[in-house]
Amino acid sequence: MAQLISIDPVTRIEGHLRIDVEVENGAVKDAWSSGTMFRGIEMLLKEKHPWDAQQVVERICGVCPLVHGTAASYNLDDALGVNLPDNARIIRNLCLGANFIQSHILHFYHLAALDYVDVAAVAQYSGSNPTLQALKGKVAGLVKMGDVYPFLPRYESDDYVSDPELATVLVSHYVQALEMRKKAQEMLSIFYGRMPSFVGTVPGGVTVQPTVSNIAAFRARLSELRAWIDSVYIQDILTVAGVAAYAPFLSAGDSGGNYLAYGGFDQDSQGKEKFLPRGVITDGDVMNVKPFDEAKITESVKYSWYKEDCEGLNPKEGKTDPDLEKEGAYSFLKAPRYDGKPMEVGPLARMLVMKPPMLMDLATKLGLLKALKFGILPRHAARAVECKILADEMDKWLDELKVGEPIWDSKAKDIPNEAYGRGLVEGPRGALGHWIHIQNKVIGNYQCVVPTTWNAAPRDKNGERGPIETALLGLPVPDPENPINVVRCVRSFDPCLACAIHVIHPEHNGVKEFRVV
Ligand code: NFE
Ligand code: MG
Repeated sequence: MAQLISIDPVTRIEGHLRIDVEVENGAVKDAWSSGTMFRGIEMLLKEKHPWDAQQVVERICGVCPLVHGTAASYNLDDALGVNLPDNARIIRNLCLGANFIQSHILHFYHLAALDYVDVAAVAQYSGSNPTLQALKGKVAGLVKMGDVYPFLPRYESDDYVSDPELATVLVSHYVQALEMRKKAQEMLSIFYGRMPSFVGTVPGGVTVQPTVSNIAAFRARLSELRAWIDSVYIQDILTVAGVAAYAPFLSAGDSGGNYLAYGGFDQDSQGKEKFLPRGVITDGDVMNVKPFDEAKITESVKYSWYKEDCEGLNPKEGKTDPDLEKEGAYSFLKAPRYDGKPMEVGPLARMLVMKPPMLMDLATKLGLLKALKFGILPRHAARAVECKILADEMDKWLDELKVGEPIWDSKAKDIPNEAYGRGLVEGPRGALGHWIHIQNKVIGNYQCVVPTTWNAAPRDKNGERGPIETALLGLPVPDPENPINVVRCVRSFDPCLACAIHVIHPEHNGVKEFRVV
């Protein structure tokens, strides 16, 4: 008999995601993904000065404020007819790249690794490495004091990596990764100021000049990160992917074969050439990357808590109008579709569009190009490969900065009476789009379609599931009390249910906090 399992909230992700799965005969038969907190940022942007968008959207999320700030900059540049100076383009690329590196390391080590490694096994370490011995002492001390968060509680499973030597090495990398993330955050603060809520990118360009010393400070940290990514991150991914018990996860967790990348890291002022290319893959046909057409994006709200007149709109004319009583709805996420299809976005989508040799060699070795199914582990591997090739490329971009050359186009000061703009970029979690309609010199409409809206979307008007919902189908759940494979799959997407918890009630005009369970 089918059994319903609800995981609410899914932990070790950003924001509030509820996953319901129906399990029958030890496998997922159906799945529902629900964003359970309302984000009203698009609504509160209305009537504001267009430049304010830049600062307000950075507050959408504490994990990816940089990505929203970057998308808003490009959005406003487009609406204001800015000719972006090369220095500004390169500094934006460098800071966005620093954020990718920080975010990818965060995801693998601090959010996902605990799904695979048994931290308790560290207590059995019997080797002589003094650093690992010290780590063993530290972990044993924490366990003795009962201070075991975030390692416990966890779902029980007999396939965690529990060899004491290997587990201890991996946990030591978990600790090193904290230091590496700090270096990546420092890199972007060199040009952008503190994270989050930084002030370094604005419509028209950036605010800090490149100098010999800030270029050197950035490069020094980047070099350390590149060495660590090569010698630790990539190796750990290969180690985890090579665990025999995890072999089914090479293809299990496939989201249905549709992938979308807007492309990112512009290589010219028009954004025609991008380091991460733009493109669309459908029905698993990964060797056939099709051109992207913005007009094919629509958002369905059949199963989302938004009024019916928000249905099927392109974000250029999109609406955010909540309907909390809507019959049949189960998410605050809309369901973005491209040419009517759900699309996975993120590192796997980008790497399948780009096809860097390192990823394709790995995919060939693992037999993925025959099966044409890319599940949980390829998602982690694509993220690590992307982190490496991006970090290596960033070193070259530093050489292209020109000390003393412009960083801002003053055209950004002139706000037209009416204009449309769009900023299509890539964040660590995938394709991010911001759209603006300036009316009477203020914001008439501002729409964001974020990566997790694509990946964690609910069903659409045709009843078709979103990418995470499809990826969950068929996953083995031998013990309904411990649905570890469900969270492994969800976390492989690195979801972020960005954050807004207050709604102004139109009648009482008070601030209400609510929670849908
Ligand atoms: Ni809040 Fe984000 C990224 C964006 S994901 S983390 O990357 O945009 O929806
Ligand atoms: Mg939106």
